[in-house]
Amino acid sequence: MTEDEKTKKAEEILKSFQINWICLRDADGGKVFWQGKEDISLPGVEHEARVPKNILKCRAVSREFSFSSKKQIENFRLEQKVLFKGRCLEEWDFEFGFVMPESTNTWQSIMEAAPESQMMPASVLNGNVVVETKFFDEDLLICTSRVRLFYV
Ligand code: RRQ
Repeated sequence: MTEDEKTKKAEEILKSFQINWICLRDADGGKVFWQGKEDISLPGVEHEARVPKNILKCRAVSREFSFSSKKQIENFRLEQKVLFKGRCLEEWDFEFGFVMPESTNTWQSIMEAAPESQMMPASVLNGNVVVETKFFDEDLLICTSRVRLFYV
């Protein structure tokens, strides 16, 4: 594929893609920490989310989200960075794989704190954390979205 064709393919996937809802839970207890229906995959704006600060005490967070795509995606994957004042605290890679055209899918992932990691206090993190998410089909970047987190 030429560079122009790749750009066109990325744009077409982006146009046909949406997040329907996201739900975060305590992976151990099952308690819901946060749920939202805003499509935080949309690039170009900084999204915001208010999450309860006790999420920081949680060993493992289970994230489930529903997404729809009109286009086929060969190998759907995410690269996520947790940035504190622009400095990367943690990087996650998640792979979903093949997405059927005209499909709605749910994707569950577990986010675990590194065993040695010591979270900063919620008061320090509050409003200073941005989660940057890059959406890929294989190596083709579809879009980059940003969400600023408030720990309440
Ligand atoms: C590694 N260090 C940290 C990591 C620190 C620190 O060192 O002080 C602070 C926070 C975090 C990130 N958290 C991860 C938890 C911390 C406790 N142990 C388990 C892991 S978090 O709770 O702030 C967190 C949870 C979930 C950050 C991002 C997410 S998310 O990726 O699931 N997400 C949520 C949606 C709305 C609120 C955040 C962002 C997101 C973005 C795009 C898409 Cl498609 C899906 C989700």
